[in-house]
Amino acid sequence: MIWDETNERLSRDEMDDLQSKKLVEMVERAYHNVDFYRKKMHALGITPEDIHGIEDLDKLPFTSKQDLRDNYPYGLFAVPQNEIVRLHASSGTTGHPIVVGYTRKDLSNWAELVARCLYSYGIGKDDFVQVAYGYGLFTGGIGMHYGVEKVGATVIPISGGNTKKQIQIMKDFGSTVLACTPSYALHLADTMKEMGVKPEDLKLRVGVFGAEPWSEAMRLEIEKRLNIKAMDIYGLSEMTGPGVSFDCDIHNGLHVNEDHFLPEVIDKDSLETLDYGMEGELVFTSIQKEGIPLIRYRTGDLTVLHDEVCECGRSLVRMEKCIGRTDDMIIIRGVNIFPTQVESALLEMGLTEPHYLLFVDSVDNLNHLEVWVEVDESLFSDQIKKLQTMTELIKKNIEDSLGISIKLKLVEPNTIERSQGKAKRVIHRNKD
Ligand code: DLL
Repeated sequence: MIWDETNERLSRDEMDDLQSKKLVEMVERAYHNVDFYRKKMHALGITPEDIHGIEDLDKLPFTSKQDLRDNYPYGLFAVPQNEIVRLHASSGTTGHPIVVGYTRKDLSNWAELVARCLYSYGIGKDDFVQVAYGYGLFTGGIGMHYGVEKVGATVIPISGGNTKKQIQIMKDFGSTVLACTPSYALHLADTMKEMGVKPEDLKLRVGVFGAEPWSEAMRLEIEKRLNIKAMDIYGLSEMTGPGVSFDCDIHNGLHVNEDHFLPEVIDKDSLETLDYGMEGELVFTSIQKEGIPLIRYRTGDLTVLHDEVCECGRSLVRMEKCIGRTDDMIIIRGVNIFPTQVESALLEMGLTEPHYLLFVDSVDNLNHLEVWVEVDESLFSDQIKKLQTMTELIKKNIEDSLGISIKLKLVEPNTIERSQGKAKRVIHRNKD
């Protein structure tokens, strides 16, 4: 189902024209209203007159998360405060959070973009959407909320946490859609089991999952456990929040709402723009944002872009499911590893629970990886031999798939902390 027949199906030439026009307007606004961009452009010896369209994108400076932190809280806003009607923030692990501001127009565009996503998942007026993303400064809850209202479905604004109550509400209110992180969806599935609630006791049919990296194997696992269709939604606060790109029934990558967010993939070391089909760091320019337009924002997410028209009929560029964030990359003896790769190797075997945690131990400046994964309780009461055989089997599969050697520990159910939002998959233990 296509929400915006015009903008989701533009020909490449039409999209190039639209993006070029919006880019030129946005650069003009950023240059005249944001000191930071004026200075950056002067340093590169350019002015808005040098930017005629998307062919000039690579003349423009990059923006980093650090730039947002350095200009905390409002330094990159491009409109007077009295035009900002909402603030959100994303808490980083270190330093100041990132603050983003929205004008009234930004908010209506955002709701429209989330509506595109939800409609693509087959969600409409007859649905009850339980929004279990956190409400607050995080963009997940409130961002989804207005998109749900836009498609005309009924929103259940429960926010995150209170897991047993979530399930009770799901049952009593007849929720047909669950929106939360994939890791929280798994936790809900486990808790349902504990409470004796079966998928057939619920009306749930679609999941709107995102805000953290998750593999295709995990998507299939959640579909099986909850007996629903699980769809991916991607976004980041710096662009708008959820709704930057979205899945369709073909599951052949996420469609980027590129009439609003101009995507590029770059080599993170040379900063050269890479062609379609090549893996690199995702960079976005928000060409329609008024409150805080960002030029060539480096997301830190790794992916591959594709420009072929999708079988679903959309011509919007597709990004492959994010492999991971550069921050979460683990380097083990020169090999780059992402948690999603371990996740795929584990889940494909189907021998364990989908709950895992990675420990990186640094010993004499060399990293070692230890993987913990939960297995069924019954295994611990069986003979030790069986447990050992299984450990070897799983260890070998992960090692073959990653090309490194690891330590593997099978642990009892509920050993690994459950998340209500974004799961923490990697713990660094410095043993130097
Ligand atoms: O997580 C916005 C969001 C809310 C997206 C709800 C989807 C659903 P931030 O907290 O700013 O915003 O975190 C953004 O999360 O750069 C990615 O690293 C990661 N991320 C978000 N969605 C996905 C996804 C929200 N579908 C950061 N797959 C991004 C993989 C994702 N990673």
